[in-house]
Amino acid sequence: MNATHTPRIFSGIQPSGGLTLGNYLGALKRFAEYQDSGLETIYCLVDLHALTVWQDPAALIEQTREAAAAFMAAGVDPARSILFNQSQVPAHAELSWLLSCVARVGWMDRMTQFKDKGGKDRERVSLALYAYPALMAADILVYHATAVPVGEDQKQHLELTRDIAAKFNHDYGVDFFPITNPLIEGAATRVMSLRDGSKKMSKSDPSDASRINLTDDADTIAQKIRKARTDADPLPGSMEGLKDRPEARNLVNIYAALSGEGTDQVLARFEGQGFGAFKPALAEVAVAVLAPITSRMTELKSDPAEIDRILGDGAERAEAIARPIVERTKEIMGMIRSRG
Ligand code: AQP
Repeated sequence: MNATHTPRIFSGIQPSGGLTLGNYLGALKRFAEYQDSGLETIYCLVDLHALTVWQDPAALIEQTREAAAAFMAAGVDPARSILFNQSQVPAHAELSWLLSCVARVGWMDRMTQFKDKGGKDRERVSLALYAYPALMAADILVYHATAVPVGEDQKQHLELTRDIAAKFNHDYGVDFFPITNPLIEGAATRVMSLRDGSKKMSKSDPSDASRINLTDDADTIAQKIRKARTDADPLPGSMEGLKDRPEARNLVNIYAALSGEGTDQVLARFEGQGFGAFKPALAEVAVAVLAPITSRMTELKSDPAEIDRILGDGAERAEAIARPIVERTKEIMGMIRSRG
């Protein structure tokens, strides 16, 4: 079915706080790599998604600029990719409404992210937190994106996007929306919390010690890795030996993803050694990769007007692709368009 659609990559990150090592390895690093794939790449700071939980307005502006700086510092080049913030392209919200008329409540009820984030307080969370996956489907489909690089946690939302596209095409008898492929690849598609190997590293975790922030300095990174929860056993020679050791497995995965080595290669070097030796080596690799990114972010953040200009320029380029797609969607659905 995708044969008729030009290959195009879209992905986004919420500016709902400072970005983490999980966002870097699961998303940003790969966003930069896809720029060399020859495909058109569109990257978005999904500020409308961030609003699904309370955001202080002044802080949200700073977080959005900081996230834009993180994208660029990680290698996203606004000349080669389209980089913008979602709220500057109204077609996202418009298509979201149209697609929420296609999506079924039963599909939304199955979304584990809503269950996790809504928790016991589900009656009191925003309506938008529940509708979030319809907006995410719109983010992707408004560009007819054929592939979306994401971390493992977003797999279910991508499946929902495919279901919405297929139902729209079926209901209206068209081959209009592509059936988007998730790109979940690499050694770190799910970076786990440093405090709990069963929870994903997240920017909204109340414990700062659970994550490495892209703004952390070398000492903070080393300290967080030193204090990361582990066990007392030495490292085995293969990943099979880490099957029931989630915290240890997480640190080895992080090492491999940062160094670009395979996990077996890493374990071959550290086999038989304890975390007293492994953690300082991991901290060294982490600082070597992250320090240049952090320092480039600081430079970029010192010129907020330039960041805003880049986002505005990206939004205009994004709008030029999205507007005809949303207009055509409305036409297919039977909306009159008679304005001059
Ligand atoms: N721990 C992670 N490991 C690998 N990939 C991750 N991603 C997030 N955390 C990890 C990937 O980063 C992209 C952007 O995610 P997001 O910020 O839009 O939302 P999220 O997945 O909900 O990320 P957080 O950090 O957990 O945000 P909060 O705490 O605000 O909800 C996605 O591709 C995601 O897979």
